[in-house]
Amino acid sequence: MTTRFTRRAMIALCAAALATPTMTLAQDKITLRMSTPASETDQRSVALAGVFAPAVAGFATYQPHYNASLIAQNSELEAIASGDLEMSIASAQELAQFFPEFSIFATGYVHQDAAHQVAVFNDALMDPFKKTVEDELGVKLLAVMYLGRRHVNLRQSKDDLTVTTPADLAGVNLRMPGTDAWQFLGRALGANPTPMAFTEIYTALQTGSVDGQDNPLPTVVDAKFFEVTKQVVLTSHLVDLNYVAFSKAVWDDLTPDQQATVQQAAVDAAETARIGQLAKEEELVSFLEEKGLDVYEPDLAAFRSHVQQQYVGSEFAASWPEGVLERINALGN
Ligand code: KDO
Repeated sequence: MTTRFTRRAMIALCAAALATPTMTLAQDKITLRMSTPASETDQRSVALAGVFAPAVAGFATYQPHYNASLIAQNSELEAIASGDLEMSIASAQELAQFFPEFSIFATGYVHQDAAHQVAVFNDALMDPFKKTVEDELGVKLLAVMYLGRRHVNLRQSKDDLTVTTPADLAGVNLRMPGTDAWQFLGRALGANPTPMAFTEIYTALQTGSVDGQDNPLPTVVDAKFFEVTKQVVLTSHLVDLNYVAFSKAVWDDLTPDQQATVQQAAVDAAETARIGQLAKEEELVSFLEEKGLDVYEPDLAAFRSHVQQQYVGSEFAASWPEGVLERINALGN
């Protein structure tokens, strides 16, 4: 496992950021640039624009950049740390590039559902994680956003490849995002993971340069992956999340009232996004079936035990603070 950025490098980056103005002034308001690989119609984008933006409008202009048009996927935290961005929707896998212990939140079959994610995020067990990110990266994690249950979505028809256990994914060239934690998860599923940016997936599926990708159903539909794939195997291998990440330098320049407003706006937007995403997950199986895809459950026990076994004794598991996995599990059902 390689960690792309050392803590020392990040501290140097943060020091550089302190010397640079971090806010853009526009008619007395601060500008909050938010960059994400997600589209404008993704539920998280919709909630931030519809709930977060108006809540902070008294003192800030929310400026979203979709489809990774401002900052490349997985580089957003670095951009916030260096003062080139104010906000992002960050993954635990991206955070694990800096702080390997975050891989615990990116591990297959750890989070059970959306409510479990919220309970974990709000529990005291998260405090040291949040503090490390704040102190060493200059980024505040304000809220947890539900991305959804990730499933395996393939080009091959079910007649050509029926996936029952991880062994059936042997040799399947599965696109996963390009960080170590993601690639590890792909291998843990039994597949042959290929790193690739989110914005390149559609074409890669269309041309056959990958056999499949993994994402929650709302993403499969929003990004139109259903047009270029034939099946979804409901592995639920990761109940995935993103954090609303906010520049600490910008935060420190806000008044206490403004800070409270930003904090509440992030929590409210996350709640709206969660409700939207859960509703879509419910309704999209039939949508995908109508589009001609096979949508089916594999042997979930086989997937769960195979994935969990891969983490035991891994470098990732070695970075998890003692007792945290047990505390996470205790917050579930
Ligand atoms: C993806 O690249 O597959 C992923 O789902 C990873 C997430 O962490 C997140 O970055 C997401 O893409 C984007 O927000 C697009 O939905």
